[in-house]
Amino acid sequence: MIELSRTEDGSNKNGAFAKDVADGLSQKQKHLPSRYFYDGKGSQLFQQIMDLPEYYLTRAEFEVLTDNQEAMVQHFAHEGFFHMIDLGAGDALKTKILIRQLTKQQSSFDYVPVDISGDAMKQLTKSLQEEMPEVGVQAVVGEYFKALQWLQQNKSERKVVLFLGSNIGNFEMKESVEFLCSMRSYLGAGDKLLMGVDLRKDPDTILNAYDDAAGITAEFNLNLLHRINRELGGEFDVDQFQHYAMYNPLEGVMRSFLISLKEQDVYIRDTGRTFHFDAWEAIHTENSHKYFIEQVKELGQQCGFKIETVFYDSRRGFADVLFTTE
Ligand code: AVJ
Repeated sequence: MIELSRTEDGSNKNGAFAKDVADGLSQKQKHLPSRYFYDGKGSQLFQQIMDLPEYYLTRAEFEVLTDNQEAMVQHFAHEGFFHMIDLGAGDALKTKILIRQLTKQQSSFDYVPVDISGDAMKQLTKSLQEEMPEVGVQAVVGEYFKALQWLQQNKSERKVVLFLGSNIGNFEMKESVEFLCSMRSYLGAGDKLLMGVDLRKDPDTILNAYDDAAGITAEFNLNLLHRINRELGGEFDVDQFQHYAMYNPLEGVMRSFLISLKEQDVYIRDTGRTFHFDAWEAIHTENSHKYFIEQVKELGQQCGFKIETVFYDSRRGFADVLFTTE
């Protein structure tokens, strides 16, 4: 397994975390990057989120992949060996639908899951070896830019990139263009990108998905403060913060926050600093974009991708968009 952390060295990796936390909490409008949700505990909580009745995204995409696996695989596997790169693979429950179908058709490919959770990549490698030992697996542990590096280093071979789960939605609009454009620069003619996007729908449906009745999403959000306590010697009294989620239907953005319930100072050892919170001050922790298909089309177009097919779920609330290079 290739371990690609930001600096390939555990201590400096935490250095990056400390720096991002210090930067985010010293802004006038405080924020913390959502990629830090996914430590061991956070990945486990995200697994629970995917099973929540309110969190429709995973089930919807599971349906899209199940119902269209043959068509998808036909698009991928028409001319010999390719790498299938899976950005933010996690447990790859959805990707396994495609992998099984590819093996059934005896396609020649290897599988490159990329995820920031080393635990998740270990488990996935093991479970694939057990279930489908014939599939070559090269797991990469690291952030998305490490996936881009991998693409760059393997530029000449044919590639199919999976970017499922509406993970693109976590980026600011500008960042998503930058990301797709750099991805495009490492792909060749005829390479594919299958991108999962959550679509615009009833705002209440969206809001509930990020503010579930059982409070798992709240726990997921608050785990970020626990993680800072665990890994950076933070002194957050986590009970003095609350999860708050809101959806803006004009922009199509779901935003999550942690709200300070009182005026408080919090020392974080590894940043060497104390951060002040006013009563009811917010830390912005996540964006999740919801799209019109037209926006997705334009997003691709800006970077030289054109839509080959759009696969929808039966409710038309989620889509997996198959792009090819222009
Ligand atoms: C994994 C980024 C797709 O934004 O829907 C779930 C993460 N956050 N509940 C999303 C998440 C709160 C999720 N993604």
